Amino acid sequence: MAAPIDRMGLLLVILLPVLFSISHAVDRSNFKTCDKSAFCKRQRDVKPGQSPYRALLETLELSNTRLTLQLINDNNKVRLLLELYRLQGNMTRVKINELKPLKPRYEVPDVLVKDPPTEPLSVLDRDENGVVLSLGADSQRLIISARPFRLDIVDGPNVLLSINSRGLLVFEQLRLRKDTISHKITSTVGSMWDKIKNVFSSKSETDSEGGEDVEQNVAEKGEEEEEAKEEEDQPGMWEETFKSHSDGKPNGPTSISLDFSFPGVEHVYGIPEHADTLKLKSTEGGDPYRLYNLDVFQYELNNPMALYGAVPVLLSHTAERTMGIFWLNAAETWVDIGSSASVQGGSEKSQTDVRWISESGIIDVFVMLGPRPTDVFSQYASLTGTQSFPPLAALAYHQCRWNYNDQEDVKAVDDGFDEHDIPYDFIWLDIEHTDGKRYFTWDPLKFSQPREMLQNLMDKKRKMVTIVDPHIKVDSGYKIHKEISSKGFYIKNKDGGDYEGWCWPGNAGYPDFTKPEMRAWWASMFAYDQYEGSMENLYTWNDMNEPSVFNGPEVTMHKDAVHGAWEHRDVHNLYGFYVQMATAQGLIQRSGGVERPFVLTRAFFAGSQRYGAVWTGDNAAEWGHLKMSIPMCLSLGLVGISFCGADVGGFFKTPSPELLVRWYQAGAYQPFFRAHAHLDTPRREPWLFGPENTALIREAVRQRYTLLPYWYQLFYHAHRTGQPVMRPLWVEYPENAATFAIEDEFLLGKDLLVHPVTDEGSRGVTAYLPGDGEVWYDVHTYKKHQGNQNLYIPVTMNSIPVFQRGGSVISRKERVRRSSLCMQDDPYTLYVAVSAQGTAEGELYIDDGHTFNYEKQQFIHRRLTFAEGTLSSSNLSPDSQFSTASWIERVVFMGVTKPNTATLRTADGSESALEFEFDPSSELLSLRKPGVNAGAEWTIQLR
Ligand code: NBV
Repeated sequence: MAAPIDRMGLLLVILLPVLFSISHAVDRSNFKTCDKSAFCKRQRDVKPGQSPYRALLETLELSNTRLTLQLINDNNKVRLLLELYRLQGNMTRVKINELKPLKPRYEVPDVLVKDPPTEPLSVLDRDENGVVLSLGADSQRLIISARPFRLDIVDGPNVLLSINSRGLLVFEQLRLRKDTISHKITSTVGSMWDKIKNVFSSKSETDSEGGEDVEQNVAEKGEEEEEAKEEEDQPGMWEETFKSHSDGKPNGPTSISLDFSFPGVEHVYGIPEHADTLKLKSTEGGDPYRLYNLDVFQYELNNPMALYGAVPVLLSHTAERTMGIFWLNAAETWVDIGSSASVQGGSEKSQTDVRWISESGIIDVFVMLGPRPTDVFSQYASLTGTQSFPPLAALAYHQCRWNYNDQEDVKAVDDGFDEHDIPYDFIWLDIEHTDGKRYFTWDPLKFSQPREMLQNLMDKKRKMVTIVDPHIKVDSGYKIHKEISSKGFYIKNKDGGDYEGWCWPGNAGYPDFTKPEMRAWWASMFAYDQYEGSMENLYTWNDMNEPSVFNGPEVTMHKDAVHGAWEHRDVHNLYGFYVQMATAQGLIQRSGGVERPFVLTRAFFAGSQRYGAVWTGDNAAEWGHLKMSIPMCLSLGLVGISFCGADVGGFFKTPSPELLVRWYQAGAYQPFFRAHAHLDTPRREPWLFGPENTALIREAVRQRYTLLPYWYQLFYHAHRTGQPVMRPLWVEYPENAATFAIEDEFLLGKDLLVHPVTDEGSRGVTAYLPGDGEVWYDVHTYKKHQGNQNLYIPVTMNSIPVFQRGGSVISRKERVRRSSLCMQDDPYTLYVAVSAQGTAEGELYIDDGHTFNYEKQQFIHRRLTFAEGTLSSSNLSPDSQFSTASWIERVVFMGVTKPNTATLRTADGSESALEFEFDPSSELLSLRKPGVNAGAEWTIQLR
């Protein structure tokens, strides 16, 4: 039986859906601007050109791979410790911390996949003004200037990047509150100090420094401060109020900031998540881009406000070089982008200036020196890992809504897909499927037989996802709550009690996912005998993990909440990362480590790519949101998160049939393809808009299914190499400035170019086809187009403009069935799009589609090459062992002349003539039934 809803819960249940159905834009007053955030304002008030920092060269120490050097702030005499590392793979790491902090400052754990391997550093030159270090690669050098302190990374005569050249290094040292300091020299340390010590006396496992000798540090600090200028406290340093919320800051001001300048650079990208353009804009005169995971109700487009996730990675790009900055800090962060002019080699160049500001932690920056886009992706992947390799089914179509009402509803929707001959793989259940928003449970009336429901889906080779949010109903009768609270796994409030906030279930606790024991326990809850009613075809969705706290400041957690030794302030942007990590671990564990997990998350951080997919949250059924899905997912792909999608149809509001169709068409070519809708919107299963629209949606979804082999291969690559799946054009055409700001079209891998229709009433789109001397083939008409042109494409409601690059081979499965699993052993059709030079190349990757056995060489990986009239399949992985029942049923050549014969030769030496058809008007050659196994060695010769 469902437990009675408590009063607060009842109020929420009644009020929130009402509130959330009102259609208006975001209430900006709920969220801070930089001006309203004390540390951001303090930092932004520091103007360039007055750096108080000096490098004390006499303190320089160089071990083989680590350089340390003290920096002194001449205004307050506080010293910092600079650490420099040259990392393998052409990266430099710059760490700055207080030399003697009163206590340890937070350093982000668990995001880096390992301690980044270092390379030897050597000093090339040194005098009283600075030091020159070799950065190994060719002519790259790192120059440390002493007064004022700055770093320059140069390549020959060119400055690639300057750090603190604008003098915006600011490091607010830990300090005692003024009234406390006056007592400290006598060693009768004031009560405030005792309080601080108590809060931090219990050390977490992430606090590797152990207990510092804080008193001694206080004393030494005191001496330093005696010679220093008295620093005035500024507003908001020790407490801050936003709306009705006060943030007590036991540590006082702790923020940090640093500037980076890129001479000659006009294009910078990344730092998702923002509903904004792909190319980052100047923030001069406005707010900086904000990185602070927030549940923003009805977010607005084209602004730098924070959203659900944060990846503090920025890429710079010019025709000559791509670079990246990874600012490893999980606290609230603001990023200013500006431009100025720099003089290099006698001529003036524009430069991009970037300034990072974070509320706490240390400065820990990875400079990824490229030089090509692909190098930056590999460099970043070597630090934070690659996209997890999803089960093949997860790349297919997902049907979601808030909510499918009950088991009968699920069955009716499931049957509806069959009746209308539309494939789908996953049906999703939102929060209403639970018993009173108690996750890991089922509503006893509406979903009384979950296993039966799941079994029915399994019989059709389909799957389900249920939502599991991280706010846990405070209810002594709820097993999950009881265990978390008895194990002491909840986040604490500043007074030491369990932190409680309001969310869907009413009063809720928030498990402390930063604790490894908590994550292990959470993972164990996904075991089949723990999560009652679950089965192998049930997967997970983590929502609200920013975390969302309805009655918290900015709808999130109070920053002075406590995670062991750390404040929520320090770890905020990591919370969602950890929730997804623990959930993915749970799905892996429940299968004994055999099956790949699928977990969708709303909040994320650097490294979240390792745990599954993300989506762009609560968008709206508006054309602008459809358009915005492209730059939002492109930005995520640039920083490692390839598995991205936007709610198809738009979450809030009701799409017109035209918008819905266009959204399906665009979504079919984006990595995570899921339709979703708000509770209060009318139903919108694909067949509810008349036969014509049903047919259009069916066609879009079918196109997705035919292309699944290519999607799978792209994800395999993303997983192995860190290269994005969905790419801005400039990634593949880095020298072509015409591509640098394009965000209405994109590439999938390097071989498919997609220009979705995103305008109402559109009669045509203009697609830019890149590549001088290249050719592109319309995948629907096979018509050939020259590269390096803007091509106007007339469109009807049927059209999804997609082009295959001349020079590529793409494999498809064209017998679309109920679900991807039903198509497992189906044959392939190879599409060979011939380049202007008469060649083509591609791959075919096949494995079982769902286990980790690919790690044990259980896969087929073939290279397909077409040259001199011969297409051949060769083995890219001779040691691997996997067999498939799939065979090649057709080979389609685009851009060839009619041959006299087409001869198939197999490994056993046998030869056979293949039947073919040729269409001279489109230069299309279609070979029928080569019939060879997809894993076999073969050639086809056209003569
Ligand atoms: O769980 C309900 C929704 C969900 O459908 C949506 O996808 C999430 O982004 N959830 C947010 C909570 C409330 C939305 C107003």
